[in-house]
Order: sequence, then structure tokens, then C-alpha cells
Amino acid sequence: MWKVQINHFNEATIVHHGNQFLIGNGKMGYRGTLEEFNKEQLVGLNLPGLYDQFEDKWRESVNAPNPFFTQVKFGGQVLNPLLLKPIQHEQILDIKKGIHSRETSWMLNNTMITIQSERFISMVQKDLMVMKYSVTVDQLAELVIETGIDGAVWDINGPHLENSDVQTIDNILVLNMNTQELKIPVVVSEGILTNKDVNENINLDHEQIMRSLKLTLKKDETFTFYKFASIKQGESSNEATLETKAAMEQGYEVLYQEHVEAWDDKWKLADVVITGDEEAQFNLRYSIYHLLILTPTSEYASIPARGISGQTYKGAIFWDTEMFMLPFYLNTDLEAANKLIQYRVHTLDGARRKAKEYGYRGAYYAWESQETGDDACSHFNVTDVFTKRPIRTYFRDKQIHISGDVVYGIWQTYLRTMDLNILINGGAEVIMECARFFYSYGYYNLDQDRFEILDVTGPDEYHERVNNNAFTNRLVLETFTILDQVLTLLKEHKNNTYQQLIETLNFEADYQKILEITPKLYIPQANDNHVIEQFDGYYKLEDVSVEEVKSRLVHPNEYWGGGNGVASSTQIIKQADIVTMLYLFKNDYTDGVKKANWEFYEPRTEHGSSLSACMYALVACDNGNPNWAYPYFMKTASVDLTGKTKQYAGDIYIGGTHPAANGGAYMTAIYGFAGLNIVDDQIQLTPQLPDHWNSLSFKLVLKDECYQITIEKDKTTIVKE
Ligand code: IFM
Repeated sequence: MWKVQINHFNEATIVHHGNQFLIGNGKMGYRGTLEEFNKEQLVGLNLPGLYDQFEDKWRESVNAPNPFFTQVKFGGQVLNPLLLKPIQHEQILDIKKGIHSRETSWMLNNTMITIQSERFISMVQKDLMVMKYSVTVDQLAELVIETGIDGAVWDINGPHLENSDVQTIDNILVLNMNTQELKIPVVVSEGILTNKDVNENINLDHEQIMRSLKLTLKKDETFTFYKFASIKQGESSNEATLETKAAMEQGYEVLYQEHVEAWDDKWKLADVVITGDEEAQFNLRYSIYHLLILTPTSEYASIPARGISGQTYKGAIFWDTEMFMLPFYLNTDLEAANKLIQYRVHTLDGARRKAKEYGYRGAYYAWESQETGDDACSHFNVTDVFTKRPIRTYFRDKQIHISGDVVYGIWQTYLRTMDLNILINGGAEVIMECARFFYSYGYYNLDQDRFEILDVTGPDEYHERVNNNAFTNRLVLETFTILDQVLTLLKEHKNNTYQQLIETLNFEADYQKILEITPKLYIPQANDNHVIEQFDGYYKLEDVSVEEVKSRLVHPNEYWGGGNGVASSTQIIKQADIVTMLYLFKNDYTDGVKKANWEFYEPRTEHGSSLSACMYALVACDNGNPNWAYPYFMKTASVDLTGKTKQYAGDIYIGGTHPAANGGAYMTAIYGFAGLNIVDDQIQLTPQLPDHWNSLSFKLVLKDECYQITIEKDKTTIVKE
């Protein structure tokens, strides 16, 4: 099963299907809406690496004009399911090929008119979008097809594009605009080829540029046009036009074929095969599909928390990338993994600026990072549903674990490749600056003779500004430990680089101080019940159930955190916090501690974040309980199929796709159920499949070799390919 399919039209699910039927290639994402839809239905061609700020609104990624806009008119009636009920409607996403298709029929004036379309964003030519669009009638009929570029773009905090200039060059339509803030050109061009000659007029409006095709179709005749669209960022209309022309010369079939072959190559390495559970198989493949359409194409852009599904969360990059998505790319596409790491190297100066802004030294990475690494996160990131006033949140100021997450990601990449270039080409500098930041942020408690990390927000965002969040403290310890390992390695193998870094960063004194303080760093330990307190004073909070907290809500979209929120004074947490720590640092903790904490924190977790369930699944597997893990795995893997996630935080729309959950599903299969562990280039497996699974198999790229790993009930095989 490789297809997501719906067989009827329902207005209420337009937004969900926009996410569910998304296509993309890492550089662009196109929402799963119908060709006749517009910004009201959240049509979106998202450009994840391009950002803009309009006036004093939130800076966010840019959505480009829509080159696929097409509507058919018959007898003066626009064929649009919102205006006229179709007699048949089907929408399909083929996740094996990265192709979206639809077929819709209407009965009007005793004539059946059927629209079929098939579209893709080329996985080969990254600025290219291609569509085949057909209309069939069962009676002689006169039709008008309007197709062109719709410049009326859906924006959350826009408009982001200005100075629209429309032109036609050799019958290619071109819409030229630029971003408001940095004046970066965004050019959309499109050309069409038709299966028969038609009468065509072009209407140039300042935001829209449309072809109007007038045609008469005989009984049972089909009219087809092929559309080739080029979207250029920072380039001129000339480049866009040339690419459109070249694509038209190549033709639909050739472009289709190369696209499908590129997808085939991707699946060869990325697929994970489950036998004995079709639903789990499909959900997992669907999650991997999302990771594939997010494969980074540049080292100057990374993967936003809502992927390429739109501008939610400002199109920004969070810790989601390193902690939940990077493992997939490390196992299947090292080049992509390196781009993610290089993105953090290129944004180091932004992190330095943020540290300085708050009065610290070193690098404090952006909670919501864009192209420069400056923080896009607002101090008031949620709006109160009752008063409509902004709520002061401390994600930006206090979620300091982000710098540790970046360090962790770089180190994991180094451990996987043992390639010193990762450290030499900026990785070591990032690690040094992050360690320095933590050193300057921490507090030496003279009375207790220990180094503490105060006033932070951990992964559980409902409890802000807490002291000694165990997860954060443990990650700081990891950062200090990695720092020492990195500097020792460089000193031994690349002494020149070592000396140069120490001198340019003036790091000698900090290095010594960090080494001295590391043994004093306070790491909260398990109590007599083997439970670790999430932060100082957590146990003193009201001990209530999630259901009880829910029953106290006055409004369904009310924000649970933010100091005064319903959860803030209780032990109810938003997402896996201690449990995330237990997964990341599994060797530090006994099975007893893992079990006790899982059992203690799970009933206290709202799972209000899509990052939560996979961590519970991973720790359950690590604890030898795959059947406990299974429902959390299924929840994670189906998140973008069901659309059952929070759509609002207060009054702010937070819908879209969930790449961290997609990555978490992959992690659960590979690190949980297969129990993969790589130590010194050796593949170790501790498999524990759910009872009803027969087998699990996947590929692993390790040091230029590819391994096929197959886990069956009673045997495990590793074959070098
Ligand atoms: O990074 C997450 C955070 O942990 C919870 N809120 C949403 C963010 C983006 O996914």
C-alpha cells in the first residue's frame, strides 16, 4: 500500500487534506489543495529557506504565487466543489512516486464533465513543478479553462511579496515579485503544451496572470494540457523562463520518468518494511515520505518544525531537527545530514548575538531559527483566547537546552562518520561556543558546592523558568563532556586546528574552568521510588490527572502554560521531558529507573506536543516492553494521516505537518523495535518486535557501505550489499 486516498469531497477537511496530500522536494512544498482553490482554502507553495518580515509582524517563511491555479467554466458555472456538488471525487497521493492526483466529475445541463490532474514537484530539478490536467465531457460542450499564476497568496503574517510585475515572454507567463524586507526576487513562470489547438487569451492583472482557453469538445473527447512551472528565488525572470522552456522541450513524460526514478532511488535506501501489520507499515512509510520531501537541498536552510506545509511556527527550525529528524538522515542520506549540521555552523553568529543580547558569552542558539540564526521566537508567542492579549512566554529566553541539542546533533554525526572534517569545518567551534554559553549561564551554589542551571524551561513548556530541570542539566553535562572529547581529539590529530581555535576563540581559560566545574555539575538523581524529579519543586505541585486539568478549561483552545495556564500549577506536563532524557542517555539509567519514571510521568503527560509519544515508545522498547511502545508508535506514525493534533495554541494557528513525529516514528522502528546501536562502527541489535509483527527490515548506510538488516521472530541477519 503506497497511496493515501479519499473518495468524497468534504469542505470541513480541506485544511487537513492540504497537509495530508502535501508534495515537495525539500526546496518547495505544495499543499494538497485542488487546482480551483485559492488562498481562502489555504493553497500554499511554501519556500522553506526564504524568510520575510512585513511591518512589525512575525517574520516567517514565504509562500510563492500559485502556478497551478486552474478552473473550468461550463455554461457560465465554475466547476468547483465548493460551488457545485460533484457526483464523484477522488484525491490520491502516491507516496512511492511523490505524485498527487485527483479526479472529480460534475453533472451540469445533462453533461458530465470530469477533471483529472496529476502533479509533482520534481525531485530532480528542484525549482520545477509539473502538472498534467485533463477535462473530459460526455456530450458536445463548450468550455472555458482559466489557468495561470495566482499571485493572491495565503499568508499568516504577510503580505510578503510586493512590486508584482507580470509579463509574457514567448507565451510563457511570468510573475515577478520581491520580498518586502530584503527585496529578494521571487519569480514564478509557467508554460503550457496542449493536445489540441485552442483559442487562447492572456489576461494580465497585477496579481494574477491567466490564460483563458476557449474550446469546444465533442462527445467523450478529452482535452489535456501540460504545465511546466519554474520558481526562482533570488534569480531573474530570465532564469525562470529558460528553465520553463527547457522543461517544455523535455516534455511531461521525460520529467515524470526522471522524477519517479529519483523517488525510487530514495526509497531503496529509506524504506522500512514491516510484515504482519499493514496499518503500521503504511503509517511508517507515510512518515518516511514526509522525511523524504524534506530532504534539505542547501546547507543554508534546515527543516522547519512544520516542514514545507506552510508558515506555521514562522517556518522556523527548532530542536526537532537534531533530536527527531537527524537520525533518519544519518542512516539513509549522509549528505543531507551534513547539510543540517552545516546549517548550524552557518548560523553560529546569530547564536552568538543571542547569547550577547541576554548578557551571556558563547552561543545561545535560536529557539526558532531562520536563515541568519537570529531568534524569530517572540517574547509573546501565544495569544490569550479570552482577552486576545499576547501572553508572555519564555520559550525564547529560557529554553537553553537548544544549544545542547545542536551540540548533541553534531557529535552524533561525528560518531557516525568518525570524520574529523565535521569538527574542523565549524563543528568544533559550535561545540566550544555552546559549552562556553552554558558555563556563563550556570550558577555556582557555594552553599551546596555544586554548579546549577537555574531559571530554564525544559522540553515541558507548561512549566517555565524552573531550576535544575534534569533534562537540561544532563544535556549541559553532555555538552561539557563532548567539548573535552572534541578538544582532546583535535589536539591529538589536528594540533594546528586545535591551537588556532583555542587562540581565536580565546578559549584556554574557559576550557580549564569547564573541566573544573564539570564534576560539580548537579544532575538530579532518582529518589527512593526510583523517580527523578523533573525540576526543583516539581513534586510540590498539585497532583491531578490530565482529565481533571482538561475539565478545568474554560475554552478548548486555551493555552495550558504561560504561568497562569491550567497546567502550570500542577504536575501535568506537556510532553516527554525526563523520559526524553532517559532515551538520550539510556546507558546512565537502570531498567528499574526507566520503568519507574515511565510509569510515573506517563499519566502526568498531556502529549500536547507531537514530540512526546515517540519518546515514550522508545523508552518502553528500551525497557523491554514493545507492546507498551506500540500504541505510542502508532500515534506518532499516524499524526499527519489522522490530523489529530492541536490546531491552536491560544489564538495562534499551529496546524501543518509534523516532521519531528515523522522522524520519531522512524526512530521508534529502528532504535526501538529493532534496537539498533552502533558502537565503533559495529552494528548491534537488540530486537523486540511487537507480538503481532513477523519481521522488520531496513537499510543502513554506514561508512560508505550499505547493510540490509532483517529481523524475524527468531533470527536477525545483517547483509552487506
Ligand atoms: O519544538 C517543539 C516544542 O518542543 C513543543 N512545541 C512545538 C515545537 C515545534 O515542534
